Amino acid sequence: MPSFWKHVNQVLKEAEIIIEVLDARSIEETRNKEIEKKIESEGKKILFVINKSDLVDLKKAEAIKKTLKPSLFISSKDHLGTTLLKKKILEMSRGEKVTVGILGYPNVGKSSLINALSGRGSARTSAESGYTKGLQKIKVDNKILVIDTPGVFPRKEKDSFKHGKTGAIDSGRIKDPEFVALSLIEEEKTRIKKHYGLKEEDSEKILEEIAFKFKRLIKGGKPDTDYAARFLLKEWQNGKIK
Ligand SMILES: Nc1nc2c(ncn2[C@@H]2O[C@H](COP(=O)(O)OP(=O)(O)OP(=O)(O)O)[C@@H](O)[C@H]2O)c(=O)[nH]1
Ligand SMILES: [Mg+2]
Repeated sequence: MPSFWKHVNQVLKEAEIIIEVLDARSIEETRNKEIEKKIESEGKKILFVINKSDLVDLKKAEAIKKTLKPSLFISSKDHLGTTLLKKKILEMSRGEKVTVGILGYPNVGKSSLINALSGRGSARTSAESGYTKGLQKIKVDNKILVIDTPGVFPRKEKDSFKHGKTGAIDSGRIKDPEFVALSLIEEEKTRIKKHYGLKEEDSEKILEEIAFKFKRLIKGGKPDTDYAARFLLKEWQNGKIK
């Protein structure tokens, strides 16, 4: 059995409530339906926590949020929604002591969420995906104990665009950065153009314009689109482009 299922099974055994952490910029894409099914079949309570909500227009995300019940928006970075989240956890446990498992895609902010809840830097975080390696238990307060877990995505999933966009695979380790960056530009053209003040409309031209803008040229004065692609993906993954 792959070790991630071992982790998931252990958390499911120990926790009464499972929080699935999602990225507000890719709510549907960061859901792991395989794990959701398992949570349901084990009879555990699930709570969807949509993190990084500082990076999106909440009015737009609200429509998707409505399909997830129960769910909350939070920003671990700005400590927004954390009081409400604690309240919700205690409401679900009917005020009893409770263990909460934190599951989700790599890099969605599981460890950051725990730190925002506990008000301490107890869980180690990083912009690099796959940072948390094993299970870690952290006491939030006298009633709430949380278990941090390593991020997982469905093993059969081979979607390089999705992994690049969500940061599940680090920008430095993406095998086909230009393909992933071009797909991202297609999907988020307005935002990206606005962020860098770009004029081009065609996605490939946009990538070239980024390379020119940052003066990254290769032989013959051609734009270094490989650099531009990795740079764009890194900035996207790090939440620099709002
Ligand atoms: N803008 C923004 N960035 C966030 C937020 N929460 C986390 N991050 C950033 O997202 C990156 C990943 O955070 P982690 O908490 O390490 O994510 P994780 O889900 O524990 O990642 P793994 O352990 O690798 O699976 C870090 O660079 C965080 O600073 C948030 O609410 N807003
Ligand atoms: Mg982590």
